[in-house]
Amino acid sequence: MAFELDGERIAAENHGRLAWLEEDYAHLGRQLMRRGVDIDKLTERVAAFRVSVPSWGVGTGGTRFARFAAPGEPRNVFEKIEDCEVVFKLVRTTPGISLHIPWDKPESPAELRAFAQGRGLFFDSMNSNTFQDQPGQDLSYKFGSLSHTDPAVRRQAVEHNLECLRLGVKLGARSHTVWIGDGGNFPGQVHFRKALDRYLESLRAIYAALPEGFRMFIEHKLYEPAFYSTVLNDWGTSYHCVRELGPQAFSLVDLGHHAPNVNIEMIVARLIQFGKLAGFHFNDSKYGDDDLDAGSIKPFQLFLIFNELVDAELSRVPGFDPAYMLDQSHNVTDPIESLATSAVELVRAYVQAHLVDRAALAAAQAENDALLALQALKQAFTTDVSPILGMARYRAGGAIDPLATYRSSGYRERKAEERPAEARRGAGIV
Ligand code: LRH
Ligand code: MN
Repeated sequence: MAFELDGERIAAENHGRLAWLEEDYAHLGRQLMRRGVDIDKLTERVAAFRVSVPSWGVGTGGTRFARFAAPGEPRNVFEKIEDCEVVFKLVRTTPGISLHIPWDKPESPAELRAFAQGRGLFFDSMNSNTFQDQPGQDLSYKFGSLSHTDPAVRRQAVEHNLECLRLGVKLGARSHTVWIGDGGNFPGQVHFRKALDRYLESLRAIYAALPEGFRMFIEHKLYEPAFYSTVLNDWGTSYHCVRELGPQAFSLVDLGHHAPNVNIEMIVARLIQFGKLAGFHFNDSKYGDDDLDAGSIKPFQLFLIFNELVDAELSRVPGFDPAYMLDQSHNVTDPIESLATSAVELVRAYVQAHLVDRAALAAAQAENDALLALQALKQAFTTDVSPILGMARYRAGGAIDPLATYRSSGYRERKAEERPAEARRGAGIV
């Protein structure tokens, strides 16, 4: 019988922490009451927050230089789901899992779906993969996929996406995410306009097969693996494409896919205003697409992004329904710990954004009182909302202290015994 992190373990760890949590929660409640904020209403709102975890994030990530495998890593999609379940048990906000195909391709979709459902989990977005060549693949993606100059390669890439769509329907997924690495490493290598035309033509073929109610997300990225030009390099090009495709197509924002210092919160506001925000691949970065833990490098930027999202939520922007997903690579931490703490940091930014005094902010903006406007945001960002986060987890049956609870469970050590390091099928190293 596979070892599981059970409710007793969580309850036992919570028992010693509840009194202090209640004390801190009551104190914060009094502080927020002075600001006209009902802490319990906010904690209820938090209980509805959801962010999906990437199946490829529960294995240890690596770089082109090295990957340092950790004992007890998942060896197949079922063990990945076991680890996703642990994250969900700890933080209670992550019932959704994004899958990557073919890394997670199941023998039996029905068996995989039942395995997840049996654990209170569901599949969120399906991610296709035409940035690697699979064993036995006819045509290579070395020089691109959906934008390749050879129509046969484009057809192969489109067919892979159609296969993903069919699998997504069987697994009960809700959306299909397309990221391609297509581009060039040298000036002149790629004809910019023709490559985009070929890409859009391929997307149309995928879009035409979208099931009813299914959403298609396209993900732009400045560079890597191409190091001079990337076909879908920025949000503007992405917006053009999703508008061309139709009402079921949206632009996905991966925070690490922008040049340093780009104003991502403004891109988010634009895509909200244009009704084309798909959602996010949350992570953080200092230099490139570092895929570090969300909120670990630029927590203020994460807050400013949620400030735009909460502003849209409160002003009931029509069609506003972003999909929140993590997309990280855990090279030096236990992936379960990183995903759990990253999910907590997203909820923190969301709660802080709900503490912005929007009337004061709007008045300051109307008066062009720049400092008062910034103060309205800073007051919210500098509020320690940890008691609300802890209480929301506790009331949802999760861990008041996810990290301490996970470490005291010995889960990873037990998995190291259960999962002897062997060839990992479909692990998907990023
Ligand atoms: C590309 C990306 C994309 C995934 C991959 C795992 O950098 O962000 O979302 O397919 O990482
Ligand atoms: Mn991504």
